Amino acid sequence: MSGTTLYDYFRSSAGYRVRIALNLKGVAYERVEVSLLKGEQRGPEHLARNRQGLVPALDIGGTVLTQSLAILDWLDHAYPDPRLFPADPLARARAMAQALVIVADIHPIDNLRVLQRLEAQFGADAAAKADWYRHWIEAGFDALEAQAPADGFFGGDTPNVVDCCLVPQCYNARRFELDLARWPRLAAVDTRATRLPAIAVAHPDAVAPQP
Ligand SMILES: N[C@@H](CCC(=O)N[C@@H](CS)C(=O)NCC(=O)O)C(=O)O
Repeated sequence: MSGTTLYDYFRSSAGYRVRIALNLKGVAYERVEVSLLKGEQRGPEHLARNRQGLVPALDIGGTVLTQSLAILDWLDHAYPDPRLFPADPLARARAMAQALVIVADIHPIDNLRVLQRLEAQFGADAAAKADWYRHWIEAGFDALEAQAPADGFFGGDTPNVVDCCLVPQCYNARRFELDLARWPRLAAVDTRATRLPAIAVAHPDAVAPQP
């Protein structure tokens, strides 16, 4: 599809999920950086795209989609190959439950605006915020490790929606100095996934704005 523009921030893990999905499906897109450091997500231009003041937002020829999981779901319908969501209802429910461990139960409580609120309302310092951040990753990753495959990806031979969410969350975990050795299966899935060219080029370092 022509005229596809992804508004995201290079370190946004929700944006990173969408970059991975777009790349896996071979969808061409332009990327526009919305700097969370500069607060651009709350500026009028971005609020017109997403009233929540969050990235990512995907403009598909004038229609703007928000919420990374909804964008992945739309992409899977618009570009079915390769599949990110299993067709079988039970397998789909399982994959959604695994993805939601990250999307619903880890990521939102570690989000920038939550960390900022912890500081503003409760006086949390950098160490307390990092501890909070790591705590929720540990809780979610402990649960996900028990369900992780010994080989390949959560999607089997090819990555699925869970893998699209896991890779960015592992990136975040490393940024906050968590040792992934505690979750050997998740770490191995992440290693295999990040070796795929489509996923490698979605890495924050690969899309970071040039100084
Ligand atoms: N549930 C949303 C979450 C989006 C989200 O929280 N994005 C973060 C970056 S990963 C953001 O824009 N944070 C800005 C802020 O907290 O002010 C999704 O999956 O798209």
